[in-house]
Amino acid sequence: MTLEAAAIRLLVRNWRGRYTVPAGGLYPHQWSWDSAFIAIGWRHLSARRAQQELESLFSAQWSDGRLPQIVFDPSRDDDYSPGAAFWRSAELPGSPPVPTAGLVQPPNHAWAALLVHRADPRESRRRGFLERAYPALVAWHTYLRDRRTDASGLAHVVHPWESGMDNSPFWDEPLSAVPEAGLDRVPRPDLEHAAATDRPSDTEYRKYLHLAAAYRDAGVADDGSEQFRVHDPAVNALWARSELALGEIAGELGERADHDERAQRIADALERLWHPGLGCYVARDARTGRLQEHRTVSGLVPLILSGVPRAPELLETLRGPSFRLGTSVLVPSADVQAPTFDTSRYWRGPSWFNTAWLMVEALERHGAEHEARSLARDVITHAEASGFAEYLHPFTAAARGTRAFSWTAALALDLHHRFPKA
Ligand code: 2M8
Repeated sequence: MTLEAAAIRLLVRNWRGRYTVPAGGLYPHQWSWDSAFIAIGWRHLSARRAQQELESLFSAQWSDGRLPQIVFDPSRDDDYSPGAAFWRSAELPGSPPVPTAGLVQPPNHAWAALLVHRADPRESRRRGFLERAYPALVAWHTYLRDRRTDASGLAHVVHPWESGMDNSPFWDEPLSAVPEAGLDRVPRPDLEHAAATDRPSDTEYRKYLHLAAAYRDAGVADDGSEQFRVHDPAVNALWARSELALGEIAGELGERADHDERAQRIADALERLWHPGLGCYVARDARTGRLQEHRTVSGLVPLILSGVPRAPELLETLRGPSFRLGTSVLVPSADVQAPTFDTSRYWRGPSWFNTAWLMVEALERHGAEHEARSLARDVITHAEASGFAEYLHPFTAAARGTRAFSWTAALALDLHHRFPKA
């Protein structure tokens, strides 16, 4: 079977009528930033499905504008933890009519909406896709600005899950002061679908559950009582990239808006996260002001912005001994030389397909065409060879996490269309 046929088969299998689950066993609900990546793949097959994928998420938007981390399928509530019964979102102010988590995920949605529109502008106009998407996306960005941004101009995450890179070394220090949820047994349905050595530990899960419960019990109010508040480079870079996309969407709709200026303000604020000694951006604990001194792939993501002033240093770091572009399998999620590096455990070293896709964008944007093409072709090869694994051992390419993972297929399909074999 060709890559294209295999990827299509997987996406069709994981489609649930209005959205695509990240993986049928491990992740049986709709996830926020997954849906945006997945729509970028669907747009090559069915503009309509790609639009529905995003619209399904918009239909779960909260009245304050937040797009939830997870929209739950109530029929699968025993299969993932924490689920709808934990969040009890109907009891929280401003929640939508469907059960969701109260947290959010990185804002890659406006960027995805623009790419989906461009794939088939006629179908998009016929369905009034941008007219409906634009107000939802503006409300989402307004939530980030009004509820999540402090004087630094950067948006903070209130839980490691919100970064999408759940157990990144960035969170080690901010999590060290967080108590563990007092549970006799941590519910871990995830371990039925992935090896324990590939997933976060029970100790991390106890802290995740403590933070999530505290945020829920404070009415998800963003009132400053959060015990975890961190500025993450990838979250803010994606926000700036999406703000630029909103500017283009506004242009399509003939709206006048100041999205480009907003994007520039976020990009300027990102400079607070620059670490000259490490040659990359780092996370910053917004409660203590301390920079988290680790090289992770998140710190390279600002390269997706064309005007980023640190491009030469970031490219050097990407190519240097910490990430070894061209020698490692794709791009490791964390510095392969660091004491925290782990070849299997989730976001502490393994290579992921979404971040490789972002680095293809970054390399293209900064004129490294040859490396962009070569990384894109590697994404396609490894996606297929690994059975569309969730992530890979960064030296051997052995599959890690779950298989038949939707964004792996969607993003490989996208690159297959954009970088056809020479
Ligand atoms: C992973 O996160 C979830 C919690 O959101 C989990 O570990 O259970 C992350 O890789 C995240 O980035 C992703 O969106 C999610 C679903 O694929 O899985």
